[in-house]
Amino acid sequence: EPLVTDGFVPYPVDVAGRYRRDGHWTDETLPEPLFASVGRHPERTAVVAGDEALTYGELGDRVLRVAGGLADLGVGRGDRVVVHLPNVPAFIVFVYAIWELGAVPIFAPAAHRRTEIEQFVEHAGARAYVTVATHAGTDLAALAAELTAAHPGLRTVVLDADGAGAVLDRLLEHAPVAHERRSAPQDVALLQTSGGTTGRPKLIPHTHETYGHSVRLSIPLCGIGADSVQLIAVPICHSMSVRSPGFLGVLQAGGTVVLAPDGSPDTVFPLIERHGVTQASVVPPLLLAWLNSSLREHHDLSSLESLHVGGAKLSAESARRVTPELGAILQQGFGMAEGLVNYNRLDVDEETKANCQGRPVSPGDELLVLDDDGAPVTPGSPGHLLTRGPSTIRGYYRAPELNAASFTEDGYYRTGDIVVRDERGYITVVGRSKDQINRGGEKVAPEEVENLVLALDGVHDVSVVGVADRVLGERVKAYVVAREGVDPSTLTLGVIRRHLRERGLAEYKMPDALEVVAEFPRTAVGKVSKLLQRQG
Ligand code: J2J
Repeated sequence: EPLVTDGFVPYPVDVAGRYRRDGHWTDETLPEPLFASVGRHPERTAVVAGDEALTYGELGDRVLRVAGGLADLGVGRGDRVVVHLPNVPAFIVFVYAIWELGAVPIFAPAAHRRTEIEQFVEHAGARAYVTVATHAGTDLAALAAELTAAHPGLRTVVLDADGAGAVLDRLLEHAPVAHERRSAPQDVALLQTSGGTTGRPKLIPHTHETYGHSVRLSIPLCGIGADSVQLIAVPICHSMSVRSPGFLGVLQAGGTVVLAPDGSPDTVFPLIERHGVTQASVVPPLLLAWLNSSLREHHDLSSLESLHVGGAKLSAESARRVTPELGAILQQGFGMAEGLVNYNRLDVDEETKANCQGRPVSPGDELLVLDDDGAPVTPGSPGHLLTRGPSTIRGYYRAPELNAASFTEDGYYRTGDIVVRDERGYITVVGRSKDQINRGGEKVAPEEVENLVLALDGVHDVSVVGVADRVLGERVKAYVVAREGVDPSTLTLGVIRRHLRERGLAEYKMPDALEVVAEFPRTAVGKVSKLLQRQG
C-alpha cells in the first residue's frame, strides 16, 4: 500500500536513511508500545479520571472497540479525524483507536471554537470530527451540526460533556478490531496544531518515526518508569501532555496517567494526594498558582518527584522556589510542536536548573544560533535558533508558501526564538523574533486576531501585541483606531470580545486589554511599531 504522506514534506532520502541507521527512527508505530504494555500487565491501572479508572486491559479493549465503531463510520487508513476533546479518557481512547485504523488524528485544543475547527476540517479535508456536546458553556453539538451541514461527507461523534455517555457506550458495543499494524512507521501519524504567527493556524505533520523518537527519549530523561503516576493538568492535546513525556511516554513505560479537568490547586492537590502523583508537565502560570496557593498546607504532595515546566519562560526566581516549597525536582524544558524538545537533565546543578531551559533530547538534533546576518554567534551570545533533526518536521502540512519562509533550503526550521546557548549546549530562551504572543504557554497569532477585529464595524485599523503580565508572562492587548465619524467610546473591550466570540474564536486569543488611539506609533520606515506598543 502507498505510504500516507499527503501534505507532508519528506526528509531527504539520505537523511532518513541515517536516522534509521543511527536508531533514531525505529520500526514501530505509535499504538504498538501501548499494546505491549497491555500484554505485559493488563491488570495495572492505565488511566484515572474522576472516579473512573481504566486498567491497561480495559483501555486496550476500548481502543479496539472504538476503532471498530470508527471503521463503521467510514474512517480508514490515512483519513484525518479532528479530535476536539477536553482532558477525558476518551481523548486517549480515540487517539489510539484512530491510530489502530492507520488514520490521522488532528489534536485540536478543547478551547478552540468554530473559527479554528472549521479551518482544520477544511484544510485537512477531515473525514470525521469527535467532540463533546458542551465545553466551557459552548454548545459544540451545534458546531458539529453546522460542520456536517457545510461538509456533507464529514462524520461526527458527539460525546457527553464528560467524554462518556450513550454515544460512547454504543461505540463500545462494537466488536473489537484485531490489534494489527495498519500503518507504516513512515506514515503521517498525527497533525498537531501550531500557535501560529499568521492568520491561519498551521498544522504540523509528524510520522510515527519522528514522534516515537521524541517519546522514547523523553521517558528516561523525565524519569518515567512503571511506577510513575503522571498528572495531566494542562490541555491534553498539548505536546507536553502527549509526548514530553506525556501519556504516550507513561503508557509505554507502564505507569498511570491521572487526568485533571483543569490545573487549579483545588482540583489538582487532592488528585496528587489521592493518587500519589509523581510527575506532571505544566506551564509557568500553573506552577505559580501551585506555589502561591495556601491550600498546599492541607494536602500531602510528597509523592511529587519532578515537575517539568515549559511552554513559556519561567523566571529564575520562581524556579528556585520549586524544590524547597513543593519538594519536587524542577525540570525546565523548551520544546515546540514542530519537533525539537530540550530538557534540563534531572541531575543538573542548581544554577542550570533555575536559569536554563535544557539541551536537546536527541543526539540527532542539530542546532544553529545565528545573528541577524545568518552567521553563527559565539556561545553565550544571543541569536536566532534554527534546528533540524529526527523529531523536527521539514514543513507544515499542505503549506508550500509558508514553508518557504519557515524553513531554510537545507531543512532547518526557523524557530523564531532568540536563545543563548552556553559551551555545554544548555539553552536559555531570551526573546522572540516571530510575531506571536505567548500567553502563559498558549500561543496567539496577532494576525489572526487582527483580521477578525478588522471585520468589526467602526474599526479602521487594529494592532494586537503581547504586553507584560506578572502571572501569564504576556497578555493580549489590542490597539484600535476608530473609523472616521465613529465615536471611539463605542469601541469597548466588551464589544470587541463579543464580536470575536460570535466569530467563534478561542477565548484565550481574545484581547485582555484595549486602547483606542488616534494613530499607531510608526518605525522610521513607516511600519507599525509593535515594539513600542508592547511597552504600553
Ligand atoms: C520560553 N519559551 C518557550 C520555554 C516553549 C515541550 C515543552 C513545550 C512545548 C511547547 C512543547 C519555552 N521558555 N521554556 O511542544 O514538547 C515557546 C517558544 C517555542 C514555542 C513552542 C514540548 N517552551 N516556548 O511549548 O508548540 O517560543 O510547544 O518556539 O506550544 O513556545 O510552542 P508549542
